[in-house]
Amino acid sequence: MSGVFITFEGSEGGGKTTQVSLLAEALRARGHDVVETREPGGTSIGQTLRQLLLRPHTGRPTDTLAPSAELLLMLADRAQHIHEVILSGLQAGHIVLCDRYADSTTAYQGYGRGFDLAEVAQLNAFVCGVCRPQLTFVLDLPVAVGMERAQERRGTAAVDQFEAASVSFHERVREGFLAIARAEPERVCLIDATQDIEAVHTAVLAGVRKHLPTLL
Ligand code: Z5A
Repeated sequence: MSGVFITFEGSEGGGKTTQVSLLAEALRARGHDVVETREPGGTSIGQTLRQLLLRPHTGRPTDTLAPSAELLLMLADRAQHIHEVILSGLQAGHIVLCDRYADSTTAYQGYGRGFDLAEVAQLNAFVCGVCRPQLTFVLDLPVAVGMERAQERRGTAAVDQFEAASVSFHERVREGFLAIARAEPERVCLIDATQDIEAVHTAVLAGVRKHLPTLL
């Protein structure tokens, strides 16, 4: 595969969507073909799965996904996404920028929901196959700051299953992303997402220059 796969990860409100689009712009300005995508919901079938995964939180058991159903739907979304979008983009030599990927499953379903990390790793390996990111940015920020940003952006829209989760759940997720960054420094670039948007973008460009110097 001649393309390059870069993922953006981290707790909610970290600015992943904003940074994916700024990096895409910078790479296109240098003549690269860039695919911008996200999980869950990077395909038409994935959009349907996303609606199930991020349905409004009512607290009623019959409206709430079982943790194992949530895990399997995230993986199903990824399988479809790889099949339809990621693999073909990489085979065509494009740069694929993805807003959340397998590390989110490790952090949210593994560290957050408490599934066995080795089992989550096995499931991710089964689904991802050769589609592993060469570079991952983890945008890190305190849980309270991320929740405030996400709340501001949501406005009056309904809260989903993740936004309704406890602060301790979100703390475990954050710790999960930090553990991933510590374990794989050759792939993962940790960025302080409390900085302003321009400063985070500058750090992202520096990370690309360091890890993938031929791109910029
Ligand atoms: N999930 C999972 O559990 N397992 C998985 O395997 C996968 C996902 C793949 C998807 O939610 C949920 O699925 C997610 C994890 C779970 N749930 N949570 N929590 P989503 O796609 O709807 O939302 P998100 O991925 O969490 O992203 P987000 O909340 O949309 O945030 P973001 O993309 O990181 O940030 P943003 O949209 O670029 O910015 C948010 C706001 O902050 C916006 O108003 C910006 O203008 C502002 N912003 C951005 N950067 C800054 C800076 N630097 N300073 C100040 N303000 C900023």
